[in-house]
Amino acid sequence: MPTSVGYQTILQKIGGSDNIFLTSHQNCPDAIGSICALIAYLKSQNKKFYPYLAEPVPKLLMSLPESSEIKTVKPNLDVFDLCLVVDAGDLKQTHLERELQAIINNKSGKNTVINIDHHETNEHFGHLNLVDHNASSTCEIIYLLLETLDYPLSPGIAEALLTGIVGDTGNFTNAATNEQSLKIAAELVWRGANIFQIIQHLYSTEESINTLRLWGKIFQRLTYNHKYDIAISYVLQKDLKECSVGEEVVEVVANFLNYIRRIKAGILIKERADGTFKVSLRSTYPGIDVSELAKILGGGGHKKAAGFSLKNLGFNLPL
Ligand SMILES: [Mn+2]
Repeated sequence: MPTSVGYQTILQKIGGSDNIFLTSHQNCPDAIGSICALIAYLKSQNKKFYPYLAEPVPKLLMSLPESSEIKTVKPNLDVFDLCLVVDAGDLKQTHLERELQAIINNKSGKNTVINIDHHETNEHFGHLNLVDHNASSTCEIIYLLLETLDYPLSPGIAEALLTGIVGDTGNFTNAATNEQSLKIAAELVWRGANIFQIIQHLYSTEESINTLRLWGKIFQRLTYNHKYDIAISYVLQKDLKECSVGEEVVEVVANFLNYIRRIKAGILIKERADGTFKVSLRSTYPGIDVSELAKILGGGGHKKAAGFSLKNLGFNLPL
């Protein structure tokens, strides 16, 4: 296992860079919370920066401070002297695999790739890697990074960081909830983050009746496979249309599969707009590491929460 560098190395590199590119994997609370907190930090240091995500920030995260700074237009990465990739287990997830790999292969030293993440399956792709599997979230790592600087966290940064922790701990219900994540969460609340509002934003959207109707469809379809001790359900694009909801409301549903006791794993298959499928895996069962399966199938994640993509399912869903 490659080793991670210390906080000081990362902070020195950021301090010595003038034009910084920021990116992450997808539109989840941890990814966007991490980017928003870093934007606020870089602004306070008078750095030039360009935050990029392949998809626009979803509505339920738009209230995060600095989220309006995030761009969806790919820049030329050669103009930056530092690329910070956060909460992404591998380069493929950034939708910039080719561009970032070219920078990693270029030995000129003009542009450095830093990888900050907490996924079990992280590939340590950066020139510098800060990967902490024990952290609940990338937001927790960024908190620890800023803490070493004695940096005064604004209420806005506290809100962004707590959003990531709430998201990745599933509202402090999954195995990532531990003494450290709770202590940091308490500190962030003390710094001005409103935990009630964060949970409201993440879980109770304006269209919450439609969201619950969609969840109802997904739970109605749950089937239990006795042979493998797994529960499976699925959601299709036509379900989203019928319930007038966006894809982001599906993200949290997989976490509810953890409420089924004594199963080895819960599986949720989601049809994407382009006709491909995202498969989310969850488990609370001792000794089960769902990231192992996700990795074999080209995906990644954590021991207890992982996922992978499929072009075709190879079987028909019972429509
Ligand atoms: Mn994360």
